[in-house]
Amino acid sequence: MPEATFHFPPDFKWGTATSAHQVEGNSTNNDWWAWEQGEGHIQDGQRSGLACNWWEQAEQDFDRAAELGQNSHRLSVDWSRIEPREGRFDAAALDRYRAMLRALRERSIEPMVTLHHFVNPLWLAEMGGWENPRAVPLFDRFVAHVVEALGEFCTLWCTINEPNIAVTMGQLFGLFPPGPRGFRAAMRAGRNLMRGHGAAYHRIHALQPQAQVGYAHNYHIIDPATRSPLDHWVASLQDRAFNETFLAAARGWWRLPLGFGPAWRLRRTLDWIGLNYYTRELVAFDHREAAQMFGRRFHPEDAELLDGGYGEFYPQGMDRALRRLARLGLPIYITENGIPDSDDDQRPRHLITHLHQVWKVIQNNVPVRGYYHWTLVDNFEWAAGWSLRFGLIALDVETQERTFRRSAYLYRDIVRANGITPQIIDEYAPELRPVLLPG
Ligand code: IFM
Repeated sequence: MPEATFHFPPDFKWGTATSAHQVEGNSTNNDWWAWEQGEGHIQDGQRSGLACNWWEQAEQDFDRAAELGQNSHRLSVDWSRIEPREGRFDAAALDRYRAMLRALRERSIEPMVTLHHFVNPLWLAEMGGWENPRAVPLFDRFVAHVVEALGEFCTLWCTINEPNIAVTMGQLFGLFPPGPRGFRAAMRAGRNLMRGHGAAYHRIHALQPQAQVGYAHNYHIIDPATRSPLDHWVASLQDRAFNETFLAAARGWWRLPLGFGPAWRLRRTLDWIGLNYYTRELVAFDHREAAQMFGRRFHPEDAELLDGGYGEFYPQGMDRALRRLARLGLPIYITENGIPDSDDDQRPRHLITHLHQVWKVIQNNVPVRGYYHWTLVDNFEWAAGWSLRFGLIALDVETQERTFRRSAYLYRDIVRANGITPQIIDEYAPELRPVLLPG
């Protein structure tokens, strides 16, 4: 029987990722909290509420991450707590974040701090949020305060999480705040988010020259449904709009698709690029789908689907997304990857197959530096409320009780081995042996 271990590089970062609004609880002064109160915005009328109670007790989950051997954790700060009113900074909120980062360090867990993860202070939302170009200097000033306060504990910064998702789900589809605002507004907000990234990059480096700064790009694989030229055209249009525009903007390329315009200020504003990879979709040309850029999206008939219609189980997408990002010539962090799977019947296979793809890509000298599984503990999944459970650890939202899923131990064993061993495959997903260790 073939016995090979898929080894990862010695200094590989193994962690989980979370975001402030999804875990902290009772953050009432931001646009997401306000959005949750609106009828029909969140599945089954749910609310983030106490979430995972991290504002009070994040340290208890940090203990769990440490117990699982993780050496890094990606978390975000909530702008609305730190700057509750325009120009008024709350020292107590910054202290709380300092305490969280210190607690991570004490557990030998290196923090990666995301400065913007979907959520805006109400005062910013009221002035038009990221559609308003003032958001850029305001974000810059906020970033300066955060880096001054937290720089002692953090050198790994992620400026913006998934700007492409923020404006697609927000301005374009209206499922996230600010609600439906149309294509032009989406482009405006997207452009300003990328400018915010650029401003933050320069600000962080001015304050902390040794910082490593990137942003997290949600790479959604979009394949043509058939060989028809129209399907190819619509798939390439959507791929450019969703993936390429933002990546090009972040590189400061001169001629950018879909009107981002000259973006020279963004040139050389990435020390690394973050990949959030989840799934892929097929797209077929459909003249009735003007709002979706004339593409009807669906999954292959034989696809294995994820909970709650979240997408297709498609590990090859990890390889494809990484190889696409490798063209940027930058170190890569997988800043998110995971699945909603409340009964944990797909996650062990998901973890092993996706990490195997990562391993393969690393063998081709692609500089992947770390992997952050989404997520440590079930948390508030935006418009889907509590219906999608992404955690290695299950959360009972009523009692706050945690239960380790089997995948938590699987991930722990991978982290401990710094690789995928045959024993791990046999113990957690024996059906993968013939696929991963043929012969
Ligand atoms: O929960 C989200 C996260 O906030 C952003 N990336 C995708 C995750 C799962 O949907």
